[in-house]
Amino acid sequence: MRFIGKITNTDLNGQLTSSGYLQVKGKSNYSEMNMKLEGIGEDTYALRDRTKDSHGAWSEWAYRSLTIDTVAPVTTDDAPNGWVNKDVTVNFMASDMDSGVAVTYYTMDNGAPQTGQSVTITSEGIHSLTYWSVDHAGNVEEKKTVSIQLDKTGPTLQVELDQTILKPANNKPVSVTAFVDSSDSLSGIDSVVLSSIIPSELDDASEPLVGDATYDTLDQTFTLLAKKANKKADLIYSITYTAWDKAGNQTVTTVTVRVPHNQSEK
Ligand SMILES: [Ca+2]
Ligand SMILES: [Ca+2]
Repeated sequence: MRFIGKITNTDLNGQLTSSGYLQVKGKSNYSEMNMKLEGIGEDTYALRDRTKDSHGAWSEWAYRSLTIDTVAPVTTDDAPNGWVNKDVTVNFMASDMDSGVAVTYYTMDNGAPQTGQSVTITSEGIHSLTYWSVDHAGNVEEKKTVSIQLDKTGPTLQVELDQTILKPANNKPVSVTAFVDSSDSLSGIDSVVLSSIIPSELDDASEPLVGDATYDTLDQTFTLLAKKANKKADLIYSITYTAWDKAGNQTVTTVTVRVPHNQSEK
């Protein structure tokens, strides 16, 4: 024989013992009893039961605990906002008030669900990470999706100069123009700047070797002194540009201008 009962708040009125417990009495020949409890709050309940033997003597009370849980778990993530330039490990923090978290699932780019407390993303691009948890009562959390934007590659950066050999070496400043081309297919270009112009020997007192250069801006015109090196060598100007993408990757390109020591060279 099987007893299936639905108990509501209304049913509970007047049915509690002096200690505040709901008492459901069964017949002596019940071999099992199934009860469905509705309308009671999220909590842990103690059930007790006892049986009468063939001589009419009661057994000791047997206590069981019953947790009522209808609320799904809540899971959060620590995914970074915006573009990042390194592999990313996203951690899931799941909690559940009542029955506790049974499992956390996630999918990467709508792939097959996997379980785990964290996931590491190593491939470049914009990824869609969806996650949710399930508690021990079977309540399923609504899915959340975050975007992971990973760019580990620096921009392309080409620099060409309108002249790379200065002749004659007449100790005059020569205006040089740089043509700078940069692109980035993932996060995009953040900035391109003239980083430095370094001559192969120090300035002497007479006239600066480099003029009209504004560093850390996209300065594309400057002057270089067409001067012979003090030693028996070419004077080399090393001109460096740096491009940054929005993920913080940088690419450095250096081009040179030469003042030949041997001014008769071709
Ligand atoms: Ca729950
Ligand atoms: Ca990039």
